Amino acid sequence: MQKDTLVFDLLNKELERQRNGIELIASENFTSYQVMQAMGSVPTNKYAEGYPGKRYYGGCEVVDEIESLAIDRLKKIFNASWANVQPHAGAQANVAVFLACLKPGDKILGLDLSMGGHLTHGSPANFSGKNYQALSYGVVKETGLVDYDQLEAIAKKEKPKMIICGASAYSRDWDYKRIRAVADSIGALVMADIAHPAGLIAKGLLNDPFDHCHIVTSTTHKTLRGPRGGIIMLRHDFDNPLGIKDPKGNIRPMSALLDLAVFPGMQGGPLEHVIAAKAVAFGEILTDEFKTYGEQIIKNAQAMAAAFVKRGYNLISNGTDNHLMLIDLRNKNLTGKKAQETLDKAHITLNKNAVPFDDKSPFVTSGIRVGVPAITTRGMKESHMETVVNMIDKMLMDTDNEATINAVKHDVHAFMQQFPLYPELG
Ligand code: DSN
Repeated sequence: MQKDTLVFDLLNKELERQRNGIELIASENFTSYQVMQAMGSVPTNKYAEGYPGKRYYGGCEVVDEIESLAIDRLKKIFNASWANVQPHAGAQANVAVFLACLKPGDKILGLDLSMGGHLTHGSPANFSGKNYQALSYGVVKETGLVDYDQLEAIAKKEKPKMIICGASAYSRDWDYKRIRAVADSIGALVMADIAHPAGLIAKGLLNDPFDHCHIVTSTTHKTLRGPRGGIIMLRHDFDNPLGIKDPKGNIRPMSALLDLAVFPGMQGGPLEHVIAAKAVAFGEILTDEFKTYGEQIIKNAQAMAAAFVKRGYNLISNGTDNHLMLIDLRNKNLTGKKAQETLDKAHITLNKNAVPFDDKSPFVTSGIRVGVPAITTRGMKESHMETVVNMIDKMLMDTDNEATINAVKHDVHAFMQQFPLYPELG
């Protein structure tokens, strides 16, 4: 068959874009070359509905080994007693938890999307807000920190069946213990979606949600630096206190309900090539090198935050504990949209983001979210953060000047030559 040069030329173009630009999208990262190799591999040809040892197809003996290895490594990383590595993405992991734990119409309580939460934590536009009665808590206006008093007051009044913690644009650590105490007082479950900070939690660099949250979900492609995908984990298995039964009407442990919710509840065949890549990434996370990576992420984020503050930028909560920061641009007379589009012209990539109590629409927004996992993978250290922020500031203070755009774009490309990406690809 003739090589599809059209597609492969585009793939090369994307490689060049990734190599030459400064990637600051907080949810993106660069996998190792071996993770990518495993992802583009032969199990893409294999159907394996079911679980290791209990499949609906023949020929699953090798993918059984691959999936079991991924599960074992993941359990080891988080000291979990049970894990499911089949969800195609983080959203699917959350769908499965809802299916396993709730009945349609049950109340859930999550961080408001406009305050840094995630679509799948109860947004009206999402399955979580359409099929369940979604309530939300926010952050304190003055501090930008999660409003635990509000969370507690709503929980006690409304008695949701599940409280969700976790966020997409929150730069501080979580008080999981306090949320569990609230949940226990009303008989609710707690789900932590750690998609963003999972890589830092994995190495003990942030609070551990596992002892306080009944169920933990994550993506695998953000700070975990694996392929795109989702996972669900339990440190302690338990009988579902809400009395949900399996399709045959039996009371089962939560692990069994979650397995059933993933398959056959909401997915068919697992992506075993992605699961192979997850296994490779999990092997990398188990190394000491990954701890050094996590520590560098935090150092870089703090250095970057300080560099922004020095230039008069207004950071929500005044800083960061993790890999990202949220910047309110209103004192700079800029919208998030304008900032994102301007920076794109110089190949500095980030996303516009609503800030808490934003007065602009989600398509415009007053802020930007800036994350360092990807540039840390490229090899940047604290001293490079000043250079990156300087380039961002130059662009944002002179948004429509072609000469500035061209000069900064040139500087970005020259700067990134120091940080090679995928030399294996030539
Ligand atoms: N899209 C992800 C993020 O950027 O945080 C959340 O799903």
